[in-house]
Amino acid sequence: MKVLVTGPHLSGKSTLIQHLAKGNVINIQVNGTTVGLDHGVAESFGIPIRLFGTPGLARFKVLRRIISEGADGILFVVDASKPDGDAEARYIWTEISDLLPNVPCIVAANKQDLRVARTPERIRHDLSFMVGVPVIPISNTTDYNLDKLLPAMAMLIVYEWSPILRAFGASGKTSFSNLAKNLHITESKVRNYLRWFELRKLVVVDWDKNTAYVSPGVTKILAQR
Ligand SMILES: Nc1nc2c(ncn2[C@@H]2O[C@H](COP(=O)(O)OP(=O)(O)O)[C@@H](O)[C@H]2O)c(=O)[nH]1
Ligand SMILES: [Mg+2]
Repeated sequence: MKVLVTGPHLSGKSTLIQHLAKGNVINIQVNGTTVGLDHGVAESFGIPIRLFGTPGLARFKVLRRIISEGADGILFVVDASKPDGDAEARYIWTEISDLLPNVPCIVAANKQDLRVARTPERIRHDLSFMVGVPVIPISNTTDYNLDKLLPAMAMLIVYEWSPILRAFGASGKTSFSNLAKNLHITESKVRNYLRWFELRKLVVVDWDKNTAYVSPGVTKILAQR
């Protein structure tokens, strides 16, 4: 799955990607500021998660558009200690919700180690334009809640696709024709979905035998709800 890590300048996006991907990252900087991108690979429920960081500065708008293409989820990082970043957060949110409409999003309210950090309730109030988006308080400095972010993200993304993923049934392998029947779509449409899910490692497909099953991590997530 591809997850976009976005949010205002200096909110802690690059540091977060470094922590989540455990050093498995690339970062391009000029004078300490990310100009291009951060990229790191992490994992949750056995599902690989490719994290792409975006530059926060308004002038990197074109780059943000290119990097955000095809993202399955958005991790929106804000500096909980710095309300002056909220205007930039609003600007980026407007831009990103236009580029990636209806893509699941989580707000990471970062820098909770600082005394002046705002609570999740306060952040929800101050960023009220992000209606209904869950807020998770985190700190890169103390690692507070860092272990919760990716499981929450993986769950949101899998739930988004659960109407289709549930059509596989609980009994393991399903044939393409069975899926077509369950979903009331053509087999060629089933193949399109399967390619898409296979790329994201959400299902395992046997293209010779025309069968597929959902990956164990997805089964685990679906069983939780
Ligand atoms: N106190 C504190 N500082 C942080 C935290 N996360 C990042 N920082 C600092 O905030 C600054 C900006 O971080 P960076 O990851 O470069 O932000 P980016 O511009 O969003 O990529 C750096 O000085 C980081 O060391 C945190 O959880 N707590
Ligand atoms: Mg950065």
